[in-house]
Amino acid sequence: MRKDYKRYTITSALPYANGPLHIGHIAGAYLPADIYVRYLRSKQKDVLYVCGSDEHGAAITIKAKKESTTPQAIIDKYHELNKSTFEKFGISFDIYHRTSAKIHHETSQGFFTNLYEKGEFEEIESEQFYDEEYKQFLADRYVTGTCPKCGHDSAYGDQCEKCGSSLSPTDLINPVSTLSGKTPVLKTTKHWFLPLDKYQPWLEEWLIEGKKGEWKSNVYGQCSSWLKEGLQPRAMTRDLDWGVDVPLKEAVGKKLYVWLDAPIGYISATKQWAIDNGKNWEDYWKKHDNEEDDACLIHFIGKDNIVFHCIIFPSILHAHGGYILPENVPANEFLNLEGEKLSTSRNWAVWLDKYLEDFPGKEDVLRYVLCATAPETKDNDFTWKDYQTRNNSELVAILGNFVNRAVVLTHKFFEGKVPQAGALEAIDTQTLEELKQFPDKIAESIEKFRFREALSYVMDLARLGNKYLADTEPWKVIKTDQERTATILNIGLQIAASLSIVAAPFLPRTSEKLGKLLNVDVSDWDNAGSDTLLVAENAINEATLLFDKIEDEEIQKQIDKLKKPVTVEAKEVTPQKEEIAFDDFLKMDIRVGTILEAEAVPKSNKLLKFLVDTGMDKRTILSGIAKHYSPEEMIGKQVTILANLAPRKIMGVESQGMILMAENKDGSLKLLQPNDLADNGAMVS
Ligand code: B3M
Ligand code: ZN
Repeated sequence: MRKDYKRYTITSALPYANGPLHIGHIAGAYLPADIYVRYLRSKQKDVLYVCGSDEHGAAITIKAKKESTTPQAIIDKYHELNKSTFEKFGISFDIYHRTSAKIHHETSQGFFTNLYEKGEFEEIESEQFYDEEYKQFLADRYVTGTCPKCGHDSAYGDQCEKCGSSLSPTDLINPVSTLSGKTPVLKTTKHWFLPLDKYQPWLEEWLIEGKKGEWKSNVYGQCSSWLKEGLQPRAMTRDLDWGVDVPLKEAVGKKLYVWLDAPIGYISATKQWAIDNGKNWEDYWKKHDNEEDDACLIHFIGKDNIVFHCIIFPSILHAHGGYILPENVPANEFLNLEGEKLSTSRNWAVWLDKYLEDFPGKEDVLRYVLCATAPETKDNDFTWKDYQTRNNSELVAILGNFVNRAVVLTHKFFEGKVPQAGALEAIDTQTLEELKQFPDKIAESIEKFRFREALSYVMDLARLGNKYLADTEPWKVIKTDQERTATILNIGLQIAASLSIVAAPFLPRTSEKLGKLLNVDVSDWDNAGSDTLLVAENAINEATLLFDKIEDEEIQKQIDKLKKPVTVEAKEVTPQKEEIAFDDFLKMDIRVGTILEAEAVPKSNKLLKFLVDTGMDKRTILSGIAKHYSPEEMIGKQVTILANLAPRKIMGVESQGMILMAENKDGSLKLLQPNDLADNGAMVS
């Protein structure tokens, strides 16, 4: 990788909009990218950082089915949630786009058409798994089974998450349909394949020869083992009803493979950003006449995405032509939690939106811990105890303590003004010399994607400050020598000021606070390390605590949360009601409906008003669930309703039925939904 580029295009993997984000996501693909990007910006580089929701593929449709709702409702819900979670964590995308956007459908279809017209694709009729009960072909994640490489018993049809192998559904041993749970049959279908085997020689040269010693060994190793096995053509289309349409007349009803369209999402996000900001998207993606003008493209991802970003997407860009290729793909390994693999289905995770609720204002603490323990070269473990220790004995005791001391003493002895430095002693020059080295040392580690190391140097700078104050003891010296105290505190404050700049990529909110406290501009990296960053006589503000101690109880609460089973047992059950005849039951017309519209009822904090498709008609039903569900999340959901309940007027609106709910002892309500998508109007009996 060249040392200097005019422009940088930085991407983080587009998370599927099918669930909330957890610490594994942030640690893998977002925090490292954000640190890198913030650093580049502070080096005054032209950098574009793009990301967005991946809204296609089986990940979305399977989730919609699980929640008895539509893919659209799923992506709308999680796109918004994840976008705001990233924002709250200070992940500083220039745009957080979505692959359901029109500009993305057009851009990815454009790629397909370009390759199609060049005759790149192989059209292959092949046998693919088909679920006879659901009358659907089973692409990728619709099939699970045993991994032929490592024996993992719940590998997906496209990939084994245990060993990272890239698979085809037919590779699986004992394949099972995730729709019906049955063994699928084989049925013929036609698809368009990307001839990866044809690109193999080019990949050997560009990647195996070109990136040796440059790319992280975990990434390079995975790539070379795929190439060693020999690449196979890979289908770029799917028989699915959700995704980007294949732009071919003869492919009606087929969609682009999600891993064709998703990385192109980086490009369509750039296009949207360029439109919004009056820029030229091509500057960030296209090759220029002069190679020096090309942007530096870097993909930040987790290790399960390596093959797609290092082999498939570059092959697509190469086959299309005119595009730059990734300079580097610094993929991280996985983060575990308390010694076990993170698992969404087992709820073994620290969810970021929940973390923010439990620890408001502590996003930098989690950023710190996740960076300090990042799985850069091997899988690593997050534990709540470690989180607590790093907060209490590093952030509070080292960084916070140093800054606080320097600021408080300045107020105490010099009325909150930066004191003038006088003659320097040996310890001063030596400390200032060390201070000067830090920015470059930290920068070098960041540029090598060694973020843990970089962060440890940032803390070393705080340690240097602490040690300097401990050795020079200004609180004692003041009794005899005001001038010397001035020099000491001047130097202490200069260290704190540099710290506010070099900590910014890692701890943006803290750095902002510190910058305001000292009245320094934290946005220019090259100012760090100077012994005159703070001008004598300039005022600084009153000390505010940058970090506070986290007590055992708070940590225990989090650990208990993890141990809690997902299903809650009812503590006290309402006794059974009086017996009824079967005919009494038959009088009730209970059926399935879908919520088409939902809104709050004015002046009521309990009621929501729904328009429900009951199969028979579309009717208004009111329900007292506003405290438990938002109108937005209700839209698209299937519910069960008591349809023949006599209409009742509530707050001036007539409700024509009742939505059925389960009521917990604590008064919380849970919707009763069909487990699988049912027909509207289907009777419950
Ligand atoms: N949506 C897969 C994942 O979350 C994915 C990444 C797309 S990046 C172009 O693992
Ligand atoms: Zn495996």
